[in-house]
Amino acid sequence: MKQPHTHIVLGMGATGLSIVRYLLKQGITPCVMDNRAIPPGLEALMEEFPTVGVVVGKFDQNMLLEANQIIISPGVAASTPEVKTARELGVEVIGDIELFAQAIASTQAEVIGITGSNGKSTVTTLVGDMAKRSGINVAVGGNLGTPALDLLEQEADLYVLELSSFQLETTKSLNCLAATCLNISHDHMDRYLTFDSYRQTKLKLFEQTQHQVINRKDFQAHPLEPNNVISFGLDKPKQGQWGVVDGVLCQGDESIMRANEASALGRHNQENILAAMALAQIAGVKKPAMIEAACQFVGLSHRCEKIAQYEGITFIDDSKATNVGAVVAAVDGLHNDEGNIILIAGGDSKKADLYPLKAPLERVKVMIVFGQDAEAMAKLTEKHKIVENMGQAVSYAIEQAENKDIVLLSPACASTDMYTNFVERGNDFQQKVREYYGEH
Ligand code: UMA
Ligand code: ADP
Repeated sequence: MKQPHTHIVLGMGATGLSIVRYLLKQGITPCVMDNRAIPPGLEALMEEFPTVGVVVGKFDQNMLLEANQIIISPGVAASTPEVKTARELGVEVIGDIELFAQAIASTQAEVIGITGSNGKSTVTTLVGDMAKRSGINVAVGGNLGTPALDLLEQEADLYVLELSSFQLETTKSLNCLAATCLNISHDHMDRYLTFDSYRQTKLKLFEQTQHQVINRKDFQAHPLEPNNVISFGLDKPKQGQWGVVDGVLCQGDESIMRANEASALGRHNQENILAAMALAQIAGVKKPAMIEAACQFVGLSHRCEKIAQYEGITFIDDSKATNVGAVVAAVDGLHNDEGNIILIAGGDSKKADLYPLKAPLERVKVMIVFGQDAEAMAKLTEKHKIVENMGQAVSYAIEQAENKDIVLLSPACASTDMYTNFVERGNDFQQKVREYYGEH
């Protein structure tokens, strides 16, 4: 009789492939399931791992019940009925980060974990840059770039991991040296029943760390059980904490660097730099390496990225602003007395509460919206214009703009109603701007 598979991997995306690669190295041949009939990763999986069992179009309940362990991709909710049934009947359900945690538990390697609704990729990249400049053998990835299990091939001394709430749902024994939850605002409400369950999932990271790095102003993002806390914020810091005094980034009384020496745009990026410094210091990074990294870092693509300036109008691509909190930060962080912001927004709001956008929208000259939730967005302000697509949005924005104004793409929504991802949406914005001015 055919032996059942002891390990079943759910999802054939980047994570699924990394799990299979890892299990095969441990001498375990898993079965991989995907409940899409033709998952995009199927071909890559069969090419790279011809010996691995494959089930598509469903999660086979009987096979799941016969397994010892189910390892799920972040896109697969633990509440998926077949997964829930298996768990209730005693099958262990974990994710790739838990597998990673178990893999490094017996090594000397340290982990820095970064979660939050916004700024994860930026802070993860910054901490990685700081550690590299300090000569540490560091590997950077997780929800950003390389999946965590693939990072193990680098045999690093320090792993800097961006962690999503989806990944944290199935993680319980990641023993981080330092970790942060940068901030919490409404996101992924299509996956969580309540805002509090989303929040609690993020805060689980604080239970798995030796040092907790917290955002002074965001109480929602504070640990339920504080332990070894270091804080960051844009106000004056107490001794040992990270903050800003008269435009200078400081640790306690010690000046570190002028805030305007940082290349990344927006005040929220000053918070990101301070959070990164706090984390990096715990990992042994010295201040000169932190300062160098912070000054050199221009920001990641499609995150408050200045892409062009024509006729005195500045164009900023913040396509990665896929939730309300990111747009609040962009408008607050970029707003100045010299000109106005013309905002382009819309897409799939992921059932978020859009209300917190109302106040920042007061400071916007006009909000131009398109996509699935354009009408819900338009209800937030009378100063709106509904259009059909990016081309129309860019043309209307430029017609409304005057010298010193900013045209900001910061959608507050996911892009997947009209684009493959936020990168494609941002590139479309950039292209439409160039086309308007006759450049290609
Ligand atoms: N699938 C199912 N059933 C489901 C859901 C998904 O079978 O109910 C299958 C899909 O058909 C697909 C596969 O699962 O074949 C995709 O798995 P996945 O959605 O977990 O995606 P991966 O390619 O493994 O990418 C994931 C993260 N994606 C998500 O969390 C949705 C990537 O983050 C991450 O970079 C990657 O693992 C490596 O760690 C992306 C993301 O959007 C960038 N993350 C969210 C965010 O940042 O807001 C959380
Ligand atoms: P994440 O990985 O959490 O999605 P990113 O660094 O990719 O974070 O940035 C995503 C969006 O959030 C961008 O629009 C960016 O401008 C915005 N953002 C970055 N840092 C912060 C912050 N500290 N607070 C609020 N928004 C932020």
